[in-house]
Amino acid sequence: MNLPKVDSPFFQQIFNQLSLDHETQKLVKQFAEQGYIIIDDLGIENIAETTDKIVKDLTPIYGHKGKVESAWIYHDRIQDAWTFNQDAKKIATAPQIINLLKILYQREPIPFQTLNFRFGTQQSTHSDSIHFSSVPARFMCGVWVALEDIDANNGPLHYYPGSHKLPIFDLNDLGITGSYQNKPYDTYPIYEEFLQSLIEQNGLEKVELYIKKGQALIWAANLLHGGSLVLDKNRTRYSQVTHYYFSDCMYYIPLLSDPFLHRIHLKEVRNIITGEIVNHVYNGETVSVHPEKYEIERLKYQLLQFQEELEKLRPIVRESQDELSVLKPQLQTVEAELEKLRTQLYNSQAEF
Ligand SMILES: O=C(O)CCC(=O)C(=O)O
Ligand SMILES: [Fe+2]
Repeated sequence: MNLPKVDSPFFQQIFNQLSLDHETQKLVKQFAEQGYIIIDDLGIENIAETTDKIVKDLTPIYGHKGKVESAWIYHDRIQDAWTFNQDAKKIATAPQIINLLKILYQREPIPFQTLNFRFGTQQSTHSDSIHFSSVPARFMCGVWVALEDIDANNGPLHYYPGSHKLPIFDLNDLGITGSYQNKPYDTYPIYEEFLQSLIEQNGLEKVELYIKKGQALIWAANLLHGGSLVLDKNRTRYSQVTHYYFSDCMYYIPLLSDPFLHRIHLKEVRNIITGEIVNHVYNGETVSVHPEKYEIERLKYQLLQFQEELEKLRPIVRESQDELSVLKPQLQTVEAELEKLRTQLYNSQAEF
């Protein structure tokens, strides 16, 4: 079946054949049933040294905006710090995580993006499947590593155990067309509100992640999660998230896609382990894709939108021009009057 093994209806038989040790069996079962597991040991020696060093090295960078190497800095969030920070890369490629992901998904894990935060994100509850999806679906997961101790006050991550078993909701399930629009986030609040109702309707229980520096959470692609409120505004919440895909899939961004309008925003995926761009594969066959093609499509679409805007503005401009042509002769009369008065003033001054 084109499903991660942990999500397979034949899950029990598949994992019974793998002769895993008892501890791993427990983790696999929990991941299958709950959609997450907490890891105490990433398999990195002197983990505290590594986490402290990341915090120390990234601290001067936070607060800026712009590009460093291939990384993007947006004030409190650094995307792809792994491209210039070896310790961030070490976390993203931690052996214990990679081994576990291999077991859970029975495919090669591909870490493809890191996000480093210094404060709680307060991000609303979502499924990562709306941001990063794959065909077949669900071959994606997130790993959240605490770079300092986390508690209720510094904006912990929250999640809804078992919610990964819900269907994957795409924009078109909510009557929204995914597109290359300028601001895909214009429609995002509809998605967020829908998830809130869904959580209430299903009586899902929210759990906050209180973990210590160096511990990690692995969550499945469709597990609902977000950032809780930062109760103590003086506290930092240093953390690193790595998002992973798995080999032999097509990778795309649903918020920018609508397959039924011939729009699929395929994603260029760079494997943090190898530094190489990953092949897109459909049912075992490599598909050659050119992500720049999709960028061009996006720009074309934007251009169309600007043209539409321009068309809307044109009558307004015309109206203003008409008004201007009425005002112009009036202005000329006023100016002529003014000139007359000025001459009179000059003459009377001379007379005086
Ligand atoms: O760290 C957080 O508060 C949220 C992060 C998140 O949702 C993600 O990276 O997928
Ligand atoms: Fe997320």
